[in-house]
This record gives sequence, structure tokens and C-alpha cells, in this order.
Amino acid sequence: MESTRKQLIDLLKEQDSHISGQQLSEALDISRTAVWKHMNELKKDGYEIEAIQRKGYKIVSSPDKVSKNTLQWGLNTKWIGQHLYHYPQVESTQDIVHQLAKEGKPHGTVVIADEQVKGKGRMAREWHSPEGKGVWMSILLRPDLPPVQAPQLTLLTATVLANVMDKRSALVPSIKWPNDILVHHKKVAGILTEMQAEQDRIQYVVLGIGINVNQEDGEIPSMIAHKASSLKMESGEKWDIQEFVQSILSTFEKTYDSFIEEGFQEIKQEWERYGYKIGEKVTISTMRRDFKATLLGIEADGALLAKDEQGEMEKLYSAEIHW
Ligand code: BT5
Repeated sequence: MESTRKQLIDLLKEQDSHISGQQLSEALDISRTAVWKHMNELKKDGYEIEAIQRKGYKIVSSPDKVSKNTLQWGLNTKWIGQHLYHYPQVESTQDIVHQLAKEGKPHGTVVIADEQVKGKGRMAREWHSPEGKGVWMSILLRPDLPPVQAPQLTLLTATVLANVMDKRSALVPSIKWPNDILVHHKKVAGILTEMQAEQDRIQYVVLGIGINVNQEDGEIPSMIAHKASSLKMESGEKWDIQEFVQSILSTFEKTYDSFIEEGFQEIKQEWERYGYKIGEKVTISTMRRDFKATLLGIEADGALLAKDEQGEMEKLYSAEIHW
């Protein structure tokens, strides 16, 4: 049923002009009545469809609102998002995915919400997630990896987000270690990786992605307006959240699969290509000292590598960096 509808949308989208019920029924190998029923379901999901006698059907506009159906229909993936849950409002998509993980839901399960009322960042910080303005989504992963490799998943996700933003716009995103995506020095996205693990094996990972997409000037809370922004504010254009999510999921799947097969090296290079202030000098505060250093890149364990003015290398796991 669902795959027929996906094919139906693909057929309708391919056409500039109308396509007849007869042609659709032949192409999809279903009856004319079934075609008509599918059209009614599409309308319920917000598609505007023009039906003209003797000419056929044409999609006039696709829905603005995200739904499970509209997200899954255009999604070209093998495992990610095949189980997908969409909610108008949740406390946090992270908590829902933890629950689904405990119920045994598979690798690649996705939860996405229009609004989060208790969206969270790292260390119980707040994540502002207003209705319909961004991507508030969590992905369940069940990687066969030791827990020490979990930080690589955060770095991988950051490269995926930077890549997709880069491809879909003229913006130049950068990745600020460890988990922020910046555009014009302001944070447009953050990643929260939570893990359930035994000593030597990850049980599951909940990967949270928050992206400010269509907020306008004045819609970012004043407390953070000096350091946060949205893709619309930076690009001047409204983004189609649905297509954006689909492209994040399919890029994520490809990147993840090649990471599992070929290892971290390519992610590392990609991360460093987008890395914020890589090659530049910053001031760093650790438990031991405050010092100036040049940022060199990342290590396979997720550490940030810096070289101080005496030429000594430092691997940073949890330092304060004065960007
Ligand atoms: C993050 O934490 O950047 C991780 C954000 C993860 C959010 C996603 S949304 C889907 C999933 N469900 C959740 O409940 N969470 C995940 P951190 O690096 O700790 O940054 C948090 C800090 O960023 C806050 O203390 C604010 O200063 C700032 N902030 C809050 N909301 C923001 C927003 N919408 N855009 C930019 N900065 C924000």
C-alpha cells in the first residue's frame, strides 16, 4: 500500500502535465477505483491535486506540514526511517527513542516532532525547539562497536549535516568541536549522542539532531540570539523541512554504512575539511592550565588535537575553548 503510494507520487511528480487515471492504473497495476482512493488519501495528507476530466491528475502543491507519510514516500533509504514516528508535540524525541529501544525497535528507527517542550542539549541544558520551525529528530542506532567509538558517531553526524547544508544551499557551514554546526559563526544545529552500553559493547545509541531551519529574525530567544541563528535567517530563503530531512536521512545512511565498512578515516578528513578554526590559534582552558594553541584536527577517539606555542601536542577531551 505504502510503496504503491510512493510510486504514485513519483509518477505524478515526474509529469509536468496531467496523467490519466488509466495510465496510472496500468503503471501501478491497480484498478481505476484504487487510483481514485489513493488520490483521496494524498489529499488528506495535504497534497493539492488537480483532477480534470479526460486529462487526468496533476500535483499542484506538496504539503508544507511534515507527516509520517510524506516523509516516508520520498525517502530512498534501505534501513533508516523505515520505522518512523512523527508527533506534533513531544517533551523530547530522545526520551521516546530510549523507550522504543527498550521495546526492541530496530536499528534506524526515527522519531521526529514538530515541537519539543522539553528539548535537551548536553549536560541537561535546554534546547529551544519551536513548532514547525526546525528539525527535532532522534535516530536509534544499534552499532556493533565498542563504547569508546561512540564519539565517532557524533563526529560522523556533524559531517552529514554540514554536507547536506553545503549541497542544498550557498551557505558555508562549519563544525565546531565537538557537536555544533555554525553558519557565519552562529550555531544553527546541535547534536546530542546518548548511549546505553555494557563494558565492551554498545547496546544502542540515541542520536539527537536539532536544526534551526525556518525561524525568522526575532524568533530565536534573546538569551542566545547573539550566538544562534537559523538556516533561513542566514540564507534568506525558506527551507522545505521535509526534503531536508529526507536528504539528511539518506546521506546519513550512506555515510554510516561506509563508516562501518571502511572505518573512520574518511569521516575524519571530511570533519577537518569543515572544522571550525582548524589551523587557527585559540585560547584553551583545561584543568591544568590556560594556554594558546593551534587547532590541528581530530583524533579517532573524538579528541581535538592542538599544538601549543612550545610545540607540544595536547589531546583535548573536555576543555573550554575560547573561540
Ligand atoms: C546541543 O547541546 O547542541 C544538542 C542539541 C540537541 C537537540 C536535539 S533536538 C532532537 C533531540 N531531542 C532533544 O531533546 N534533543 C535532541 P549543547 O551543545 O549542550 O547546546 C545547548 C546550548 O545551546 C544551550 O545551553 C543554549 O545556549 C543553546 N541553544 C539552545 N537552544 C538552541 C537552539 N535552538 N539553537 C541554537 N542554540 C541553542
